[in-house]
Amino acid sequence: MTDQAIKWWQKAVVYQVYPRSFQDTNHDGIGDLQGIIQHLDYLQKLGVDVIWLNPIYRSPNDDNGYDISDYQEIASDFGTMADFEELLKAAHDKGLKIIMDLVVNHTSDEHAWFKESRSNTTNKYRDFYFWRVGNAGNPPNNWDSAFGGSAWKYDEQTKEYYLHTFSTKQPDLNWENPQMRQSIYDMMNWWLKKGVDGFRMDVINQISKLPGLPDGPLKPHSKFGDARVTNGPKVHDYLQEMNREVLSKKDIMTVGETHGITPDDGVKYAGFDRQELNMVFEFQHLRLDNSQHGFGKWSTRKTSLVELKKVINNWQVALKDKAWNSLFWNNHDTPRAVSRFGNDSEQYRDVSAKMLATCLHLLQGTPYIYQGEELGMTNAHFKNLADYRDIETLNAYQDIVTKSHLLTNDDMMQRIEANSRDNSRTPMQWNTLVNAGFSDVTLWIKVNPNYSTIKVDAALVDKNSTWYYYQKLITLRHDYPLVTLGDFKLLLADDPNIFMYQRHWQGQTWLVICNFTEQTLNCPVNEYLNGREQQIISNYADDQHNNLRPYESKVYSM
Ligand code: ISL
Ligand code: CA
Repeated sequence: MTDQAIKWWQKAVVYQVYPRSFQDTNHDGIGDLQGIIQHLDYLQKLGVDVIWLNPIYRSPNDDNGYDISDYQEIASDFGTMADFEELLKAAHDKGLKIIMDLVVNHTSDEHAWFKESRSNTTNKYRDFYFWRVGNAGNPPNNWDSAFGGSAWKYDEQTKEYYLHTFSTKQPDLNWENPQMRQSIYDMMNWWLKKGVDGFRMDVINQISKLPGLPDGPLKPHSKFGDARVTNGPKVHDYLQEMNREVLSKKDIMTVGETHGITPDDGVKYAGFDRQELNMVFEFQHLRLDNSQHGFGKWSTRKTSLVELKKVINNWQVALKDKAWNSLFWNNHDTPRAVSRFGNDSEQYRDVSAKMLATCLHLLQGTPYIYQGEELGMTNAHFKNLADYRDIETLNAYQDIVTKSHLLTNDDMMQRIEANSRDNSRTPMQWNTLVNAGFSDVTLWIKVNPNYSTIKVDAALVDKNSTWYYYQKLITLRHDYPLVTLGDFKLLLADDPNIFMYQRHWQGQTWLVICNFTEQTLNCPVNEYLNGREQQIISNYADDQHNNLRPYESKVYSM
């Protein structure tokens, strides 16, 4: 690819805002759109190009906004459509783009379409969803929902079951129905007309279900596990149709959330010549610490660095010149990166957060920063179930401890502490005012008590902070085409402690070296340097050359 041919989103860095936890301005304990407007300067100073907003639409909030009851209204918790328009304009005025979360695998059961659909079997919206006959207590197939229990709910009104691969309040839309698809495209075009710059598409590779919805190993979510109906037979037809009807009409960016895909699938969803999506979030690298049997994500295993490198290498290599990667260590569904892949102790938190950022931001693809990551925010470490809000966490506790006694309370609480989605959902830590300056009233979820040390105002007055380190990485991406375009080559693939790779572009080579451990290691740098190298960035003040100190990362250019 030439420098000229690259698209704006290939050079961009995306910042993910979880609006519920970003900034409360009207004293109800919930973040809101005005709160985001207040901090646009902050994001501009960090240097990011795009903001991805988690869902802000009208919703009964069974799954924090991923259960949408009106796609074209703003949730009153967050403000009004006028607030949204103000946000979009203010962002654009600062050169920031905004992409919306698009949740079209399912709606809320309180969406007008579902209310109609549920009212009687001949309603014209009936077929917008999956209704199947079955006797109460005997669902149409054996699929489990992602949040526990059967994926089918019996509805008294018409004495049939509807499919919900997530919560009972998130009925799956039937993409086989052309009117349903057209309604979605109309809604998307309406948002584009408003001026939004693209979409992050929720579980988009689940929209095509296997015909006949068969039983068995093809459950969308095996109990406490991960297997699911993904990449169904028509998913690419639907995405190509969506591309023709909507996406191709404007210069926007799209990223699909796609669990359970391989690099080969990635080339299909995000191929340059496929007219589907610009890029996808793959999750192989975030599943290496899940247990294969038993409790899936509720595991306390650690990710093996060798496996992690292998997965990342596979993606870098397979997509080269064919498709585009997205790069992320965490999001609103995962633990915090520094707690999971680095070290959140007082001693190593800062240095390991910087190391992880180095490792990720110099790969090929579009990097995503999840709010607070730029401060090295950590897991919540909540010990009491009462402090958790997430439906997945609460249902899993019910299923695994209360109902089936498969694990003790203490065991499960440790697993929740390590893996709950609430780890990333605690409020943004701005300053040392009450509740980290997020809000001055009782919050929807507790703030992490470590805000007395981990907070924006302290980061901004310390030129050595993780925050400025992120700023510098973003600048490097903007300044050096090598970061966007360079070839990737993994080195030391079998080394269990060091993640080392080269990027190469037009006669220039960068060497990226990251120590993923708290040991001081000997690093065979000389083999890869030519004696005329310059250091581009490092998380230690001086360079000990062959020595790699705990969580040290450094980058040389040649
Ligand atoms: O969070 C998960 C793993 O713990 C997943 O099973 C998650 O449900 C999956 O990543 C899909 O995520 C997306 O769709 C969900 C929503 O709850 C998530 O927040 C969203 O990112 C349903 O809309
Ligand atoms: Ca508020």
